[in-house]
Amino acid sequence: MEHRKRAMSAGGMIAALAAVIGAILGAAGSAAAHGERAQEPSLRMLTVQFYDTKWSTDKVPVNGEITVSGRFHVMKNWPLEIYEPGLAYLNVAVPGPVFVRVASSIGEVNGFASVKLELGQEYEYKLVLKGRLPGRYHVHPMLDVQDVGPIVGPGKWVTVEAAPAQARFVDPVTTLTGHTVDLASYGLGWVIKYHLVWLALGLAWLVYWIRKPMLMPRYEAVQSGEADQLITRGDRLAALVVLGASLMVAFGGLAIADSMFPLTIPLQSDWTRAKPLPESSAEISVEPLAATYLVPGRSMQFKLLVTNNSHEAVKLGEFTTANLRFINSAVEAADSAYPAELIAPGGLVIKAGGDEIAPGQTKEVYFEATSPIWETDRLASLVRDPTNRVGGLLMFYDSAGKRSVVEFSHEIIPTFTGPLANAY
Ligand SMILES: [Cu+2]
Repeated sequence: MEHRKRAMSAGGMIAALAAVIGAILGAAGSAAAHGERAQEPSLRMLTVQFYDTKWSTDKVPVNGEITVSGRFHVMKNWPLEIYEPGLAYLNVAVPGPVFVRVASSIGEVNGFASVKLELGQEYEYKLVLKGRLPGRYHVHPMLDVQDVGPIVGPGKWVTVEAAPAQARFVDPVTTLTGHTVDLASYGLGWVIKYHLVWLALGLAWLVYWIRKPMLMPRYEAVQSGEADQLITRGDRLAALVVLGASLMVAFGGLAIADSMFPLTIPLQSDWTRAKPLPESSAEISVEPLAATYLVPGRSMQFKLLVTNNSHEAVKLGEFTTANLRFINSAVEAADSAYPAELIAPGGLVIKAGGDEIAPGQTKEVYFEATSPIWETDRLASLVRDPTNRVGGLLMFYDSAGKRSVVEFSHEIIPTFTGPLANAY
């Protein structure tokens, strides 16, 4: 009886374990991001801000093209604890070689070049990608910045469909001598043959030594002072043959490749400067006065002093940071093609100073950006960082729709009690 009882409790334990494993697997199944939220909030909010990002489509067939384009702003107030940006290379963040890049550009420079980024400037970029492997991928523009690392723009889900008629991926290019070759399979035969030759040579060398007595007998021979007898005349001869064969394969391979392809040019690269966009923000200046993060309310609250030196009255339409957008629906309509999960449903709510800022006027504006997105996008974790700083871009619009993009950054104080609004 005792025995039986124990067996039952073991069964119960197995059931509980199965439930726990099931729960873990279920949770893992819903995780679809690939690390874009893992970087420190300060890196994401204070370095490069992507905006106006557009994906030409969210569904392409294999061999079909998609264009990702937009702008990015390099923060003038670049954090001193992060290396100043050196060269940057425009890239795309996707899981593996699921697309090929057909063309890219950054500020009118061909995207094969790495460009020097200037602080406080904005650049236009474009990436043309061609679907290679069928699947559903999160496609982000990305800047690989020297000394800093990758800075990832917003991601959108794009499906590469296997169209039955044209499912085989092809990548034809015309060479400088006028031949058309398919890069998807070009030279693959030679790659395989050359590897097989080396594999055969390597295996022969291994087998030659493995068939002889190995570790312990050789160790004993060394211990008893007979190490010299371990390598025979035959071994030396075999080594010479393998060495000769290796040199023949290496230099022979080179000679064959040279005679088959007499005209080659090295892979091209370039380091250059890209042309920034003309400044849009010179006429509007923003001086941040205070910023708080109300932790229980998941609300960032900002008090700014805005000076309008333009000839038109302007209104604050949007606050964007780390690819998230807080839109003031009274001024700007939400962009329906932008990934919905990156637009905060609560938007940007102006609590004071919300009406327009007249030409020549300096005005205090207080607004709140409230959304669980601060937690789910892991930006609120800045409260655990040694540097509590927040930054982003503010977009002001005049009545004709002309936009001014102004950056700001400020230290932020997390609070568990009252909002900054209490001051009003
Ligand atoms: Cu992603």
